[in-house]
Amino acid sequence: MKVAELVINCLENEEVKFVFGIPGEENMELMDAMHDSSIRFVPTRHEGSGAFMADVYGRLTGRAGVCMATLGPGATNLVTGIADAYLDRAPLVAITAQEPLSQIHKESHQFIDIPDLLKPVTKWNARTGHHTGVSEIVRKAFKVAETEKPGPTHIEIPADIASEETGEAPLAWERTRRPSPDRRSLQKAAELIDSAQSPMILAGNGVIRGNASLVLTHFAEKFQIPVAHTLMGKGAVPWSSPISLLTVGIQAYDFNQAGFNDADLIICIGYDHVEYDPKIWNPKGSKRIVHLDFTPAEISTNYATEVEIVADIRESIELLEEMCRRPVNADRTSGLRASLLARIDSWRQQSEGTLKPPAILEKLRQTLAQDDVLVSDVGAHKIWIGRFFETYKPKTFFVSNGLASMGIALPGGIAIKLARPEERVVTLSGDGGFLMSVHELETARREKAATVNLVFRDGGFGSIRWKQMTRFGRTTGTEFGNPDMLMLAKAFGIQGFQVKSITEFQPILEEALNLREPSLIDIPVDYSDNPFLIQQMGTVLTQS
Ligand SMILES: Cc1ncc(C[n+]2csc(CCOP(=O)(O)OP(=O)(O)O)c2C)c(N)n1
Repeated sequence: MKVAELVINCLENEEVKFVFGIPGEENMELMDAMHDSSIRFVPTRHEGSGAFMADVYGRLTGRAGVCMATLGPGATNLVTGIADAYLDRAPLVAITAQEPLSQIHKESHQFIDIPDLLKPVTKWNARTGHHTGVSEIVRKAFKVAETEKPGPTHIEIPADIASEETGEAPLAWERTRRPSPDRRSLQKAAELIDSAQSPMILAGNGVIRGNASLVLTHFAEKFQIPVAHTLMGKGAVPWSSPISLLTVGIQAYDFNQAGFNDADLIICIGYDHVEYDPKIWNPKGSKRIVHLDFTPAEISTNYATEVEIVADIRESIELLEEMCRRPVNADRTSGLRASLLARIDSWRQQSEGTLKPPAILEKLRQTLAQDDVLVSDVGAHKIWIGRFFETYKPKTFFVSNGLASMGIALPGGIAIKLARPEERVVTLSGDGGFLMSVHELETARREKAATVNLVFRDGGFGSIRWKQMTRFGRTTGTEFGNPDMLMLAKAFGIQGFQVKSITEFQPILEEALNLREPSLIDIPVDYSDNPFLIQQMGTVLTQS
């Protein structure tokens, strides 16, 4: 058997269903070996999108998504998607080709040292330098990628090694048990929680990865401890739960910062500093903190922990619940929550009848079922979604919030639709980010990935334009033109819709959701309230 065939056997052994990417000359052996396998190769129209697809596939399934590229330019195109998986903690295995080993010590056509290039954005990274050890390399790539905190790994396979013969076979794998929490740490955390006057939970992405949403909600509701969650933590507790203080960390000045200001203990669960710097909610570094996560706490003067519970999140919460004896006081949470909801409602009312984001998102929520999935791109729309889009269940909302990379929504939506064809998937992008990945409409059509793609069209890089205006009173380099979106959809052979007023939006959305093909809904968004998004929060902050 050739090394290339062995690699594909190893991928099948890892239960890989899809490989996303673009072939090249140097990975022809791998591509040909895949031909007879159970794996579906999904050609993308840019390697970066292939990496985004693998990234979101990994987040959805918990198993590493796989992307593939040739050497040189194929590999360099992968970088943003791999970096996204790195900062957003998504299990991903990237496989790239390379020149024959005999060539790589000297200048040669398309040669870039890919392991060196990808070092800062991968958890682990290897070149297969021999026809032995290959099954170990592949097993290790998957194990490292999928172990908390998950992230990307990379395997480089030089062209000559790919065609060498090998006698190896894939290595058996077993799901590894995570360590149980340390009892003394749990006891100390329970004492801190029991004695706190006004504790608060900050829930992050780890709660969702660790399938801990239900136990967290139960724990928090039982002891009436309010929970604010990060953007990637959307769905960690349902919007409707009486203890939910909704999404935090959308901007520096958040109105539910009120909860942090008053809290005498912050219980951080699966919380990642890359999403929301503790400097913002703990500027003096004086807050008492319980850290509960799969991994030890990051070092920061704004994050001095009193106790760290480093173990499986779900098990830790369950044990903590058994140990806590805290008397229940619902008043504090309900007051905070009521004031947050009142502010959201008043924004919604002010937006009624317009194409302002709160009105659009309200209609979107009314149309989608709680299980339907929304993938957000990056820009002003993401901030509005963070604030106004109600989430009820884990893994029904996806966004890039570690790297915060534009262009992820469309490929991400395609990956979800391929993995779970029965799910209804909506992507929402700005016109800037959408055109970064627009070519993937062809992939969506070809692969019959019937995503509904909403585009907030404002003819510019909305969030940057608004921040430039706020800071300098003028804009630079943030305006652009757009293609005719209906003609664009037509050119890709998909259904296009244009929303002219908010009353048209829901019927169009329903029609698009019922299609068996991808669609594009062009929305001339009214972003005139963007500046107030920050200002109003500032006001609220001082009021509370
Ligand atoms: C790949 C990438 N390039 C640049 C940025 C910086 N950036 C953040 S938001 C933004 C503007 C986004 O514009 P658009 O996609 O139209 O969305 P809008 O803000 O208008 O909703 C830019 C340029 C980024 N986050 N990612």
